[in-house]
Amino acid sequence: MKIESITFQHLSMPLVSPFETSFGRETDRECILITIHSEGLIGYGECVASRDPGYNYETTGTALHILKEFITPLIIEKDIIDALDFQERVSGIRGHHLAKAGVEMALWDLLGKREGKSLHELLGGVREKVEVGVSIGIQPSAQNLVKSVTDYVKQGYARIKIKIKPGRDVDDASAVRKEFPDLRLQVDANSAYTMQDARILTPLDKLNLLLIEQPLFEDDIWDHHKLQEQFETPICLDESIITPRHARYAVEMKACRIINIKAGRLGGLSQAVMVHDLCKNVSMPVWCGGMLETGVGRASNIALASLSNFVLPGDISASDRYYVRDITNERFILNSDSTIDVPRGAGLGVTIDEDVLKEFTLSKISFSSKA
Ligand code: OSB
Ligand code: MG
Repeated sequence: MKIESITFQHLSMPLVSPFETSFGRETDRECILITIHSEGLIGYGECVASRDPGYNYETTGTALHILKEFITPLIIEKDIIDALDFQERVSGIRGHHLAKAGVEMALWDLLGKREGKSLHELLGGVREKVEVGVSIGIQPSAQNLVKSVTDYVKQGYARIKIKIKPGRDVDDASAVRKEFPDLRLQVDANSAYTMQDARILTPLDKLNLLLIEQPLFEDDIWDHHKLQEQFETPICLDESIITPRHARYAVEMKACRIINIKAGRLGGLSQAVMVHDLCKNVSMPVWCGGMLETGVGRASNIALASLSNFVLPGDISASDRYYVRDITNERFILNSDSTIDVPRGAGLGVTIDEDVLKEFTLSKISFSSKA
């Protein structure tokens, strides 16, 4: 596919409610929409970097820098065969996975549109709908949290994840468990604990949680192994798994029993599928994480989660959990069995609402071939 032009739009999308984690609080979600024109087709991709370097080191600012100065010159006017060809071309750029993954997503959208196939078909998905849950940020109090969980359970979400941080962990999780003895419940610490203070988390082991996500530092696969030995509850890694190699390290070191797959964190859907396949080969369950995506990234996550080894519900909630107005014309809705339908259209299967897009655009820059 000849890359004729590429556009980066820095967006700021107002969230329905603030999202607070151990690393910060977001009231508006920043991201970068990537639009590629090729052979009469338009492909969209979402770079899921945030405004602040709290989840990982990338930000919308660093991603724009890498996209404009380093990735664009490697692909503009070039004929890109597929995702692996793209990965090969950008292999000289160290890290910056969120930036790379956004472009790869747009290429998949184009590939699907050219071949008349949905992303779900291109990736080898096996499900028409995927099981989903909701990720709830830290609330002002444990009572507020229980109320929020109650609301989402009423809406039909059958799996709940709550964010934890030191001082807001065991009591919060216990309060939810007391109110909902049979709920599929899990917690996410986003690297907020050290090996020393992780002993505070011991009572979580009695709460029948599905998993404890990323308690320790992102570069601390070995200490996660030591911690996993002290817990019956499976530890799940998110931030630590940035390449298929890291997934292999985690498996070999027994650092976790479950992996959260995010195409953004891994540098692209192609890498996400590799981690999926690697885990499947060793019978390690995976699930699809989320980054508060717009409809564009959401469509990509749902297609990815339709692969066979995504056996736990994803952090892929309905559009109305995040945004009153989204940039896609399509909105994702929750079915009564806590699932969301996999998009059927070619590529990502979504179209853009240009008015909404314009309203939420902070800046826009395009590069096109000189010819
Ligand atoms: O750790 O899974 C995470 C959102 C932003 C950054 C990191 C994380 C999250 C979420 C939100 O948990 C999941 C969603 O998109 O609903
Ligand atoms: Mg996480």
